[in-house]
Amino acid sequence: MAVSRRLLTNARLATLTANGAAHGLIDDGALVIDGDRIAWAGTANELPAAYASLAGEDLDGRLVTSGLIDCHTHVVFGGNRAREFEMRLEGASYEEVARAGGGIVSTVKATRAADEDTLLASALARVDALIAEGVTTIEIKSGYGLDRDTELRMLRVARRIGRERRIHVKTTFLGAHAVPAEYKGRSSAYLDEVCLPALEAAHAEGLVDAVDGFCEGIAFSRDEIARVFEKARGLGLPVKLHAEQLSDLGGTALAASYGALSADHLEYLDEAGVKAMAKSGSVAVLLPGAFYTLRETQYPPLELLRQHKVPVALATDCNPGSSPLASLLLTMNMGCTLFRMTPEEALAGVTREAARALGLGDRGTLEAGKRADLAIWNVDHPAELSYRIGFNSLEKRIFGGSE
Ligand code: DI6
Ligand code: FE
Repeated sequence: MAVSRRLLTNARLATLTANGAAHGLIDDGALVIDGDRIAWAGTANELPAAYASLAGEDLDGRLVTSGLIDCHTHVVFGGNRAREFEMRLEGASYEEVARAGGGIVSTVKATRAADEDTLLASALARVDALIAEGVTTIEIKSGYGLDRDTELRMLRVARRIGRERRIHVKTTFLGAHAVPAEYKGRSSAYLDEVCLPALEAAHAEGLVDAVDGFCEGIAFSRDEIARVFEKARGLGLPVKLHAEQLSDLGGTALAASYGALSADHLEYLDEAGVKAMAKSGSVAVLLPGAFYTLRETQYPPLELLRQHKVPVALATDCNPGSSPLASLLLTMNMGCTLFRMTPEEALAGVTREAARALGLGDRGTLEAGKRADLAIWNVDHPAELSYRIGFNSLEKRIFGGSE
């Protein structure tokens, strides 16, 4: 049962607020939780008298961060693509596999064949791996149904995950992820007859928090994505986009023109696209798991994103094809080692900026008023979270003020 007021003492706080220190670090910190919120966070010797009588929980110098946020996942899907992994090792490219009827379309087949409980069970195994690393908020996309019933089923499973586990789930409708086999060469008809009506139905059932698409040669054109975004706008839903992952189609600029919460992947993004994001305030969500899996050699334009002050988030992109990755800690390491992000950027990328990519203003930093979703780590310094590979130093996870 939740204790309504708690005092954490002898804590090192990576607040990620603009307090002048790297990571917003407070070495000799204390943090007060009231209900599901942070009531106060700061230096121990400045603890307000009103909280001084609370029995403190001594963290023995451990690091406290916001609970981690995985802001781009496809954790709900049927089957797996280990065979395709083998094919790629034998020399086939991701696009060749997709054009040969593998890729996303093969997961669609397996997802359509799976009932709700089966999808739930397999997704929970992945979500549990994330929870074990201190993840407290996760975004989950549809997009492996590509028919009305299966798209809705995926989103219902996503909502169920938020009831079965102590984790916040934000759902994203990704009906424009791929053209299903039965509409091959007729992507426009797919949008008219399936995708847009499914979005409307899912929204009517309260299943949609945002709308996404895949703007790419093997998926949908800019004009087609614009039609999906128009529909989202009509329904009052925010948008985001898989953009500039394999080529530069100008999807990011389109997304920015719709005030997108985020544009994701971005390896082929140019400076005009970066500027468009800066203007719209969209978050750049980098997905090093996909970069790694596809052995991409084109790097996302991190330096340009920094120069134009575009917020950068990091996410797993957990999916069966291009990123079978269920570790946000490894994602942070990859963000640093592959993309040359700093550990501070990586931590902000899975907390503060990930919250922003989901339009969530109530979490992601340690400050009064924010949700008391916390991760307590057996490390001395926040850089250790990004530095280790395949090692989970989580001591404790606090969700809405309680374990
Ligand atoms: N880009 C990706 O990396 C994933 N979806 C997308 O639009 C890949 C999905 C898959 O291969 O199953
Ligand atoms: Fe994705």
